[in-house]
Amino acid sequence: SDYSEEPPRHPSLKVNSKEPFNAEPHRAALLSYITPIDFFYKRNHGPIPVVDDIERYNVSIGGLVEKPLEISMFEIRRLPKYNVVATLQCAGNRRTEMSKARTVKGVGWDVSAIGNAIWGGAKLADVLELVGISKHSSFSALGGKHVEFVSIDKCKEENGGPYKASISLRQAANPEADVLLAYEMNGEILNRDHGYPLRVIVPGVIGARSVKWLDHINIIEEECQGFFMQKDYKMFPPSVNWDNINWMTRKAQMDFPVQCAICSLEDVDVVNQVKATIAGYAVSGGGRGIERVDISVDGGKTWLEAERYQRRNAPYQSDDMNNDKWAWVLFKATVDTPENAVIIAKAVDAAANVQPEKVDAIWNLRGILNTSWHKVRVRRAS
Ligand code: MTE
Ligand code: MO
Repeated sequence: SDYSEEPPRHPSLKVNSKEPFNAEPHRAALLSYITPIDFFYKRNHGPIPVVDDIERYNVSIGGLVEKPLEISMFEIRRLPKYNVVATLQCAGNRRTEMSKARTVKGVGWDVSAIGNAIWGGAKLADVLELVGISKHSSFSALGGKHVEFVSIDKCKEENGGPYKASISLRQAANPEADVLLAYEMNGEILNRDHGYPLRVIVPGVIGARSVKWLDHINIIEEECQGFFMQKDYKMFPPSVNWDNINWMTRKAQMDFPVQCAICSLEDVDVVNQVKATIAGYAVSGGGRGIERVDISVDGGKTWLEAERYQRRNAPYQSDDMNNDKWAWVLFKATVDTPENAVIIAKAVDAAANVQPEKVDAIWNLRGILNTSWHKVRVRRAS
């Protein structure tokens, strides 16, 4: 495949793989509520497609619908526009740490394969109405139950074919699920790395289902049979290895679990003051808000609760109806650091789901969904 037309990228990104381009920012870049586009992680499975004739770009919608349709970018932009603040997280976020417990297969990521952006675009539920699928329905008139998104990129896992994924029609046709066909990111035209001219955003769900460079939408009876739905992005138990794996036994991962990470410190850090600021992000999938973030400086014996912020420094209240449902919260705590400390953060979501303490309990051979307690080791400069 051809990597001669890759877009320019910020030089400070940590490149985990050059071709395809996979990179994440340094931890500290995640300490602003809205992640700047330059510092938003980039996760690709092939070269970045070139779309230069925007006038002729359109998305076809077909499959089990009575009125198949081709919709142009111009027509998509004329539909009601929504701005949704949503966190996108790769299922492989924090994989490197999981691999330290026992080797896993996949691109290595620190804690920054995640970002929070303002996505602007049309609601998929509005677009589906144009082909005769009414809002809040679970199947199309012709029996379609899944909505498949097909890209124009070329991936080796698909034998040179395009990246694809699907979500349930119930979620796609539900306006409250806020699934978008997005053409803007943080108020700017979506750039090539993030899916220009149009991508899907499925809030609360692992990034793999938010298909970039959207080419067509198929209404289908069974879920998408593509590689990334059937042979990847599934959560296996720790007992499954590459000799006994049976991909059919697990479902395609959708919602991500409760997650948090400390971004104000690197893994092994020296702090200069007796008081250190512990700050980072916390988020849960499925629109479940963050209830609490607990911090420990003594390896988990005692805990204190961190302050939480959402919406550019407004204090976070979990009962606030105006909160950004799909967005992360940033947390902060000032702690007295012992000479040598293991600082831990763990979050609790609105359903009282808690992050697991140890990575071994959730270890899986593909290294996805590492949500174990995030720990950093610090030494106080004396
Ligand atoms: N869409 C296409 N067409 N090709 C891809 O490789 N990668 C997916 C998803 N959509 C991918 C894609 C994965 S695994 C993730 S985590 C997100 O896009 C990453 O989106 P970003 O690069 O905008 O951060
Ligand atoms: Mo991903």
